[in-house]
Amino acid sequence: MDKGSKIYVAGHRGLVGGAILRRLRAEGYENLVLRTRQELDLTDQRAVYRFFEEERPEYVFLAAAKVGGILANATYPADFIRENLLIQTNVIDAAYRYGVKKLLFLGSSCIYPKLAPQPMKEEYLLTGPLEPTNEAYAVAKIAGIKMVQAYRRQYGFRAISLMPTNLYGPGDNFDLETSHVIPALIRKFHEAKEAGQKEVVVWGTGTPRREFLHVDDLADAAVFLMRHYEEEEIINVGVGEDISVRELASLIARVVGFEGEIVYDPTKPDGTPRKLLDVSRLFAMGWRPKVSLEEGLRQTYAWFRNNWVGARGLGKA
Ligand code: GFB
Repeated sequence: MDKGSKIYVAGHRGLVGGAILRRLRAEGYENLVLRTRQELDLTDQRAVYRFFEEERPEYVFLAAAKVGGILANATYPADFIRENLLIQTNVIDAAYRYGVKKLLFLGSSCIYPKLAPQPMKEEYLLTGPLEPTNEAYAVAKIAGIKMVQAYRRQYGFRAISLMPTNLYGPGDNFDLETSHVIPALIRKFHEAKEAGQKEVVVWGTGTPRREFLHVDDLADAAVFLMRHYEEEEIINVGVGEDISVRELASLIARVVGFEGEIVYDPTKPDGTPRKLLDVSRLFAMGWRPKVSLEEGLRQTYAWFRNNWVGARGLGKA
């Protein structure tokens, strides 16, 4: 991939695609192909084939997907499996048919078994039952991994799959019903502080452990692996450390400046008890994340105040 290569970032308005786009632009890649959802519906196979036939991109970052937090996944499993299967099948197949040189597919750490040994190595894929709250999403992502591997084996198509851990950062979804835990807690603590509320409710028991990667670090790893990784085996992308939801809540409360009480609602699902990736294969290639969790949370809170609060009329930041 060189500076003049024609690169399609699918999903460039999302958290991940947006970060990959920023990263590519910062490095001087200028021949970028982009389409909004209104311009190109990736679930529409004919439209996707037409687009690839006309544009003929050389490299594809497949960051378009239907994503959401634990409650959205548990409530809308049909939407998650359908949209993800359609998007990835259309894009991977069209990329192969229209001569793309290399494609990067993004999976998720939820593809591993619910009770996999920790930290989770790439080889644990399909060794046990999945976490029920996100099974539909995980099955779609596993299908994407297997499709990419099958196209490589049968057609020699150069495609790779990255498994990122839980992501966060600027451009995230802050809707309280459908978001992931970090944006949800940033918003809850911010609004409680503004309104002078004494307590904030956090879902579940607070005991689950999660690993969090700043999306700019993921984008850095994605560009790095697009350049240097050529294997069929999936590769984990994370920081190699996790924290409990309870610890995370205290940290976000401190970053936001909320001084009230944090209470837990055990009627909401905890999800998988622990989800820590083994990142030794990636680290052995010399890659390391750069953004610490506290720094990333401060920066994401600043983004929320500057971009989200004003835009949605949620009161002064
Ligand atoms: O971020 P989250 O929705 O993702 O939830 P998962 C992580 C943990 O935070 C769970 C707790 O134990 C939640 O119960 N939590 C506490 C909250 N308060 C909140 C809150 O206000 N909102 C949310 N969302 N969580 C998703 C999968 O699972 O992870 C997806 O459903 C995807 O498939 C994504 O893989 C990375 O890690 O539980």
